[in-house]
Amino acid sequence: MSYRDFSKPYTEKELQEQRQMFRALPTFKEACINSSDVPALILGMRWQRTPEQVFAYQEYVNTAMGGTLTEESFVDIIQGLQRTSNFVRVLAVDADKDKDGLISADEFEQILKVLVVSDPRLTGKSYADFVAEADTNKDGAVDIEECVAWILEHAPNSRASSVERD
Ligand SMILES: [Ca+2]
Ligand SMILES: [Ca+2]
Repeated sequence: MSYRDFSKPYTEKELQEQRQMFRALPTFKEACINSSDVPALILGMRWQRTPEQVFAYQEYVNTAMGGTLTEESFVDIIQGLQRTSNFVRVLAVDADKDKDGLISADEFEQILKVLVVSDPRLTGKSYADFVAEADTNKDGAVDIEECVAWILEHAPNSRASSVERD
């Protein structure tokens, strides 16, 4: 099974398939699922997440949504993921000024300037920390894909900026 590329918009057909997948989950009842189905849901979305992240979403549904997720919220979430991913990708590609596909220290500074506006906790983040956290294939450099994944994980509020770009 391959993971979905969330930079691509959902087609009507794919949205229908996602709704059917949602409705086929074990706890589905009256257009809602229980938080216990969140791991199966993330699998059905083909969303690349660590077990810790899956657990965090489950906790989020439990604490912020009263333990259930509605089908309409689910559709909002997957479409929101696509918009956020597009914004973040544009940000990373724009920042790569020398177009070598890698994010250098000065290119990272440009990205950070944008991110701290919505995520002030990132203020003062060093390039060394960024490389340590983002370089998932451990080749010592951060490419565009690694950068996109890092932003989505470490700057959750970048979602707000993506709405302004719609
Ligand atoms: Ca570069
Ligand atoms: Ca790398």
